[in-house]
Amino acid sequence: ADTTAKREPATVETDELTQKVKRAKTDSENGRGEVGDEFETDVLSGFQTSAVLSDSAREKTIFIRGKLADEDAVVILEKTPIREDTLAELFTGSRLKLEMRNDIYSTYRLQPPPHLNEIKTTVVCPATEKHVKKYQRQESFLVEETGEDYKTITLPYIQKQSFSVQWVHNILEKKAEADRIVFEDPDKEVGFVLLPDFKWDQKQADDLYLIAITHQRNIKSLRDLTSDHLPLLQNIFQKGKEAILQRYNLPASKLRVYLHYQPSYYHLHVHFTKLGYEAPGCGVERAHFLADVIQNLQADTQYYKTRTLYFPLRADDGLLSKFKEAGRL
Ligand code: GTA
Repeated sequence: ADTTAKREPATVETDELTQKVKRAKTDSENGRGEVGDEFETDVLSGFQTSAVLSDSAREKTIFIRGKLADEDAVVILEKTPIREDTLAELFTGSRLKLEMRNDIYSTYRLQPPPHLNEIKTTVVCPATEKHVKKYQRQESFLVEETGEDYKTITLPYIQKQSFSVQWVHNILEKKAEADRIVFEDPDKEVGFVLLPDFKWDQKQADDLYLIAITHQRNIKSLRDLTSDHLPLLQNIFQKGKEAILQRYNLPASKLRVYLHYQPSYYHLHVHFTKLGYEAPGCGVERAHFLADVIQNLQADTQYYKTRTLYFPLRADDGLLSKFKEAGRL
């Protein structure tokens, strides 16, 4: 019997969406992650919201958990900054509705043309439970990690539990985001790829955010660094700053260049953000200036192997439980 003929239209639609999500996933695993300007109108039309993980009226962001076809997904929506170069079009091409007028004061609702009213959208699909926890608003606790704690608690945990770095390998192998690369030094030892972080839409330099990813694959984080890595770190610092000056006309005095500890992804990478932009994770409890890292390693090759490092962990982070179990919290 022809069962397809008896299907409800809704099922057919869901099946098509499932295929689309699966196709996108296979494409990215095979490295066909390139994008163009075409509109993908139906990718999110089947998204079923199950919970708002967090939101911020000030940052104009919302992190949503839900289902995309039959897969768990996280969708992040973020209103983008208003760009100075669009102001003339914004004033001439928008509809304006008066809300109130009082003496010299008046407020309006301005409805801009669609292309000036975009929402930056990030989709993680399929999302793991760890992604859901990462984006969920929750209390944080500061952890004190000695060199010994790293070996006995953190390292065994991250070896089993950390996020996949497939996306990093795709970048290094030019299987994804190849057209976004700003600079590359292909050297196996000191080389790296510099490209826009996916949190930056590249429309304005005010929230500039790039990452430099090392070609070396065996450096997990700050903790693995010794003075042997100084040529690599100095190379990233120097050539990263030069590339940003050349491409975006931003001098080093306008940049905040740092590493995260703990990072989310255990493949060494360096964050380059615009000074003055409050990038997520740029606070003192998580960011380590690359310039300081270099000086610390110059003074003591074992610095990051032996020092106590401090970092925040979210309430339901598995690593926090491990620190509690070990009586270290
Ligand atoms: N180009 O595929 C990618 C990609 N991925 C998967 C991650 N990154 C990517 N960049 C490209 N392509 O800056 C970027 C991340 C991050 C860096 C990894 O790689 O954007 P990290 O290992 O130190 O991890 O850095 P970190 O900082 O924890 O990750 P992340 O994602 O920045 O999360 C920190 C906090 O930022 C989150 O808890 C959340 O509050 C906030 N955040 C995350 N994503 C967004 C977003 N899209 N919009 C707004 N806020 C966000």
